[in-house]
Amino acid sequence: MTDHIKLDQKTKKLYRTALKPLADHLAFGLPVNPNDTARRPTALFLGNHSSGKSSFINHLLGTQLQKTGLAPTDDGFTIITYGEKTDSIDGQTVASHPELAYQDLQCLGPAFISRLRLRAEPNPVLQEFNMIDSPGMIDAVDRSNSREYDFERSIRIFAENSDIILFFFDPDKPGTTAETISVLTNTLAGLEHKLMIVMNKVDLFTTMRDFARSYGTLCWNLSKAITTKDIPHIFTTYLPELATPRADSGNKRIPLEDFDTARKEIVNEVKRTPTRRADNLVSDLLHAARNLAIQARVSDQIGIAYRNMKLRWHGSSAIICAVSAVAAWLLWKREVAWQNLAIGVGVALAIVTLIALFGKYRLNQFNQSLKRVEFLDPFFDQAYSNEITLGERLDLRAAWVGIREGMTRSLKVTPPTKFPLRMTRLRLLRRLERAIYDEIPKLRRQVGMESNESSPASGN
Ligand SMILES: Nc1nc2c(ncn2[C@@H]2O[C@H](COP(=O)(O)OP(=O)(O)OP(=O)(O)O)[C@@H](O)[C@H]2O)c(=O)[nH]1
Ligand SMILES: [Mg+2]
Repeated sequence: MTDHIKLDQKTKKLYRTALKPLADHLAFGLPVNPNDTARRPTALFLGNHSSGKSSFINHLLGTQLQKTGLAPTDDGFTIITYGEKTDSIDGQTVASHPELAYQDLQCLGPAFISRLRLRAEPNPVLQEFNMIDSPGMIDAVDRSNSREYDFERSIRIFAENSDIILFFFDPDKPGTTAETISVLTNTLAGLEHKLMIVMNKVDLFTTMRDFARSYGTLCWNLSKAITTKDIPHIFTTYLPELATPRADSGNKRIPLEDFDTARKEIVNEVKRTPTRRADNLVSDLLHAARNLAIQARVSDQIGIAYRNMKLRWHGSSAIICAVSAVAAWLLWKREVAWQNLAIGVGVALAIVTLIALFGKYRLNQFNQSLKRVEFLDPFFDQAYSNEITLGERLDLRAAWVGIREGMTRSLKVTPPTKFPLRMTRLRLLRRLERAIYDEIPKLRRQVGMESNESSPASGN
């Protein structure tokens, strides 16, 4: 069994044993279904049409597997994976095969499925990870004519399940197509940590001035499209086998030596996809576990407040009932007229009914308020009062801001009336915290050790 499948199984086991039982009780949406098939580490190639995506895949594989050309060449997605022999599988089979783990693509509809295929090759580079080639991005005018499926949604699904995303530009179109801007701004939001920007075909520049102008335009366009604080590093490179002939053969071109180094860096990063996969699996698990722990602790405070309110109303009713019963008994003993006794009991019952109705109204009000995020904030402050008092925990607060909206939805599905017993909740929380402080760090150390062992200094 390969390392990535073992790690996938270990993380899924933790999802199943430490996170899922509590998540089910709290209607917390886990990002991973622990029963899904393990997906292979994946490198996704995106970018403008003719920017050299397919050529770069061929360069990595050392063979002309993917078709290339100056006109838009790929109009669909190709998953390139390892196989004992060369094979090609159509989209329908890919999306329905239980062992391929691509069932979630079915939601994109038949127009997309007809443009999907999987190619298997007995190439050693593919033994460790898959590559996905995509259709080039084009301008809005062309887009309305040619795409019959939700292109950006398909990119999002592939991107979420990939471990590295290479985004290609070329000197011709440094970031200006409408689809590119939209994909970078909206579709890939939150996945910037996987993104590698590549400016390809630098051999086409005849002067440094041209290069600087094009690079500047790309930076300008990226700064508008990517809203994170830092723009990702831009790798500038070219493919030697496709480059224009050398300057000494009469062509004008800029010196290319530095760009060879950048190409080796890109190749090394792509070959690190399995390590990135391992890091992503453990980071996502830890992220989900921490958020779930916050939700559980805040829910616990809500549960306590709800129980206290209930106790208050039930308690007052019980006390009034008890006092009335004792008073009635004493009056009975003193042989008070039964009419007076009945009036006394009636008044007591009316008071108890009023209290019960008022209590019910307040509990309903409480449940209604749980739909507002501001109402939940004090419960977070209570749940983390120690941590907040000892120092301003900005990380906790940021995590809370990220999950509280989702928690209002969870509380609609599982209001406090449906919470399990506090003892059960705390037992599941302790199990989760054991995973956060003990088992996940162990897994992280294991991944770190494996990545140190497997980080080759090899280039290409
Ligand atoms: N000069 C030069 N040409 C390149 C380079 N990389 C790719 N090409 C050429 O650019 C053209 C387009 O390359 P492809 O690999 O088909 O580009 P693509 O991004 O896959 O294009 P689509 O599939 O249409 O989106 C082909 O004619 C390649 O030979 C490079 O580094 N330098
Ligand atoms: Mg292509």
